[in-house]
Amino acid sequence: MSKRYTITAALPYTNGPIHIGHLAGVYVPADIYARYLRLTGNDVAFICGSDEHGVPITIKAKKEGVSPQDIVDKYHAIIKKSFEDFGISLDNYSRTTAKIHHETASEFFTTLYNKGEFIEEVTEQLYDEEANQFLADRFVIGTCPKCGNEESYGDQCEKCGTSHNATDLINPKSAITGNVPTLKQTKHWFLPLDKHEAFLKEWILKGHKKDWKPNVYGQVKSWIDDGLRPRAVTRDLDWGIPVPLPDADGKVLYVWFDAPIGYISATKEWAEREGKDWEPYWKDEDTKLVHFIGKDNIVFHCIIFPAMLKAEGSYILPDNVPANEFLNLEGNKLSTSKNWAVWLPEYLEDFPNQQDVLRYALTANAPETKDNDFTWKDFQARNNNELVAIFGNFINRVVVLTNKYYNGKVPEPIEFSQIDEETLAAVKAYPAVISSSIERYRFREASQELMNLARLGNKYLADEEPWKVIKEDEARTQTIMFVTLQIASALATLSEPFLPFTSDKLIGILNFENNTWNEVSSKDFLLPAGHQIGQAELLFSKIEDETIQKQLDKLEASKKANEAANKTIEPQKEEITFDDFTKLDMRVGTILEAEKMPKAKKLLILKVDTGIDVRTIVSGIAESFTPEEVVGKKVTVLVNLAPRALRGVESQGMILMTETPEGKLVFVNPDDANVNNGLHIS
Ligand code: B3M
Ligand code: ZN
Repeated sequence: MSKRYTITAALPYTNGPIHIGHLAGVYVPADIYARYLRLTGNDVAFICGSDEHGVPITIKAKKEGVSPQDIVDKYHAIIKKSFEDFGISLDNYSRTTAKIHHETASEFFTTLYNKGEFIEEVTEQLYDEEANQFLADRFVIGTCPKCGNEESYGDQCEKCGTSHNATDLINPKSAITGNVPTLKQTKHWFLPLDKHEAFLKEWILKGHKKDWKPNVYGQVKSWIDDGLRPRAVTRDLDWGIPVPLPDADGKVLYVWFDAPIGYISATKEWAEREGKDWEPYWKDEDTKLVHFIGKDNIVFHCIIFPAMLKAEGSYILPDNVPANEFLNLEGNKLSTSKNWAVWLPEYLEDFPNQQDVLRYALTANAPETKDNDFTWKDFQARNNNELVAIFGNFINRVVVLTNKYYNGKVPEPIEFSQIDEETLAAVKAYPAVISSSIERYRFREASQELMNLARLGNKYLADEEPWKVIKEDEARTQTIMFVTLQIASALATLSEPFLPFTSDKLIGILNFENNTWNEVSSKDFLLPAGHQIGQAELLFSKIEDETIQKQLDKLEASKKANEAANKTIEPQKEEITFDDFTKLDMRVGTILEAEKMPKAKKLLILKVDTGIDVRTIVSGIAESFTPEEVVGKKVTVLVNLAPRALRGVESQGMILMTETPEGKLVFVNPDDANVNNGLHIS
């Protein structure tokens, strides 16, 4: 029976592109769920949009020397397009700078204000005298009072997920000037979360623990147990939705007050466009509201937004908030600031038409109950060992053989053996098996059940060996191929939520009108005898080691660039006297010969003309230069350094080098070609 669902996916901040952590945590699971619900005949509003207010945007704008509007316009377009190109099948991707959102959020605030739901209070807030502004949210960094994380923001600690007031931070520092903030009085409007504690306890702790993920329920429970306190829902900022009150100049709605209302305004915008009524999607008790988010957004979606909806009084509450944990990358935390990420636009460029490979790899390894790690090696293995070797290989053999034996026509089955009956029955069971995982938000498990269906097909084909049977039993071969085509058709339908591009392609190859999810179980046969299928085309292609190495090199380069950007200049060494300095005898020299030190990655053996003599110097520059590159170079040589043996070769002096931020060695050498060997350097 069709139900109505409102599925929301966290509104990404428009201060950068989407990366694989966002996809694994929020957007791929949300898309699998929305596609599945549509395939099973439900009425779905799948809603998202750009989160364009808030301090992260202003910080990015300041950094790039442009306006916040420039930043949000740039990244809203990039994010919107990358979701479309990646097959995230949103019904609407809106933005919180849209007029409809400003109206909806202002109206929501005014409704609560007129109902007396806010506490209006003048309090002391953190202030940066030098920057001449109040410090809220990411404008202030300090130690989290709950978990001790020293990088906590003013409104939220990303490490333990808790949300607090900036004045709760221990040792706060301005993120603008680094100064210790002072306190200054200012008026704000507070949502008294403590007033909603009883309702939240009843609604969550008693009502939902059975089907909320343990990681979500646990965080919410600990937050409620710690005691809820009033939270300011306005800010002294110049970027955001102005507070719709006469005495609120220079104040805007707190981004986490306005952003969740963005789900509502985006639904309104979609409904207007589609000629639908938006209210049932947010106000009808029969509608199931599900928020897909990352774990750092749990408190806002399970405590603050529900308290707002409850206080407003006419909205439904979320049925579930299946938040995922975090995805790491090659063993390190994903980091926008350190450019330690796989960015969706770059992936789409580097792996054209391979969206489903990343969708599958991220789903099969999703951080559903604990943080998990994305590695390019696993990505390659998932593609080569599963998508190519199992799913793609099965489909390719079925289509090639059907064209070879029957010119692409589905053959008439003659007589089903017991294995045929069992196989057909197993296929019919898969919709329920996969549904059961999806409906518990276990998409990882669901994706493996889909792959098991492909394994079933592969095994049946390998066991029944139609390429051998056809030599003596035409009738048996017809039946075998008929069964394999039913499995292929089931894969085409059931893969759609996970592998939408592959499903589309496979439906084209099999040349049929897609069945619904339930028809895979209910129909006697999915592809009737006599149906004409198309020609084979590869669904997946093998990913070679060098392709993966290129990605790993890219990460290594961004790591070096980041280390360079953050390289601290070492403090000066202990002072020496002029006499100490005169002990150093440095001369101009020229490298005459160079060769690699056997079995030593870093060393070159050099013959250097110092003007005094030609001597051997062993130098650790082999990772930055080939022997050919250094012959003929003029260099600075410390000639009176005591000789020392390196790997059995006596080195008589040292060549002066320095290092680029990226770690490449460079010569400290005289830049005038006329200086001759032996001249003193002082
Ligand atoms: N913009 C995502 C984040 O915290 C935040 C989600 C808003 S959903 C209403 O990165
Ligand atoms: Zn914390």
